[in-house]
Amino acid sequence: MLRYITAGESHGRALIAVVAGMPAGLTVHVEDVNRELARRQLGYGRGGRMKIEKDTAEILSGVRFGKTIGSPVAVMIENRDWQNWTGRMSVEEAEGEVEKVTQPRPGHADLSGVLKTDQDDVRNILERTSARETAARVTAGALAKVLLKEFGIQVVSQVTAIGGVVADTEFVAKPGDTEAIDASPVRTLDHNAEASMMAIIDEAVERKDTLGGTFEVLVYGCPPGLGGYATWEDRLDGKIARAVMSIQAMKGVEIGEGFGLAFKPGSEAHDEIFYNESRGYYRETNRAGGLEGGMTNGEPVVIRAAMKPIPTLMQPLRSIDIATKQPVEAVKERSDVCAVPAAAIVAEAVVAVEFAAALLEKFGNDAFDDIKAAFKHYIERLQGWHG
Ligand code: EPS
Repeated sequence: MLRYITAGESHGRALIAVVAGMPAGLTVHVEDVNRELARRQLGYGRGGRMKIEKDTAEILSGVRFGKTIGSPVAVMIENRDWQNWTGRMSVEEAEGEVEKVTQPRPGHADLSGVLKTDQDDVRNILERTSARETAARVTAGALAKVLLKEFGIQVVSQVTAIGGVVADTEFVAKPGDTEAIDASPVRTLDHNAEASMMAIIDEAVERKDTLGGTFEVLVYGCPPGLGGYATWEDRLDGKIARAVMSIQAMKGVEIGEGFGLAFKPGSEAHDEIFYNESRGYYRETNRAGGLEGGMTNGEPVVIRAAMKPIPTLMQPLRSIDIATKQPVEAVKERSDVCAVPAAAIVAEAVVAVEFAAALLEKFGNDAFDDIKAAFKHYIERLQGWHG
């Protein structure tokens, strides 16, 4: 089973991703990870941290002579900023008094985190709940993407709204569009919306506010039948929703027309099935977003997510000091004004992990060549059905 765990604090020494379940024999280069890490660092509206960091992966295990060997792949990304935090984030007992953070931010994990873990310093919570952790998720996703590419499966994303500015839905991210999308400071193909999104971010900076938005992730090249219908935990739509919803600041996930389908009659909600010799079975619409009954149906998979505005405000909201129980302004930590473009990259990563896991579940886990052979056999069988 392909799975990963991440470790590391935002201002600790490093972030770590441990990815277990990668088959042996897959060619992996550290640049495959670094390229994705660099993409995550981009985006209009980011804060000062991205000027400090140049996220670079170091593969510590699981790869030998450029190929996976079947053991867990551990990857480390050092935090350059750690140099400025060695005292405040010391592993050993602190030398002298280190000021505690006691003003939890509304919308953040701060308050529930200290209550749950019986701690009196919000820093112990915010260091881990910081979206800095997503660099480690992107690392896991980068490895998953290396695997998916071997099977012609491509994950792309773009931003569809920031603040109140919505991109024209006629611009859909296609395979091969990634370079053009990444070249946009807000990662959209709609250049009119791009200018307005940047302007609304500038206004938010002025107001000392933050902005959320929406984005889409599309998966191209999936054969039908990834995921499963037989038990709840096999269903790929459920896995995708969980993976995307677990990204910091997400508040909504939909697949295909999602919430919109609730407002349509059945006769207008589903994708009729057609067949011809060259294409086999196909649909002329994709309202289901490429997933039916918990499985891919061969059409592009379409996922959309909604990100709330980042809760760290430079004009803070009201809160209560957990040491004195007196009203205070929430803590101001350096942060981003808008991180929707970066969040879309993170979503690509977590989605890639789910698709790689589903692929391995269906075609085997151990040897890359065996998996390739099983995949080829399956595709040939499907083509046979198509007559
Ligand atoms: C981030 C690193 C963080 C923040 C941001 C994302 O670094 P720092 O807290 O040192 O500025 O810039 O995290 C948040 C928005 C958050 O709420 O924690 C990163 O690497 O993406």
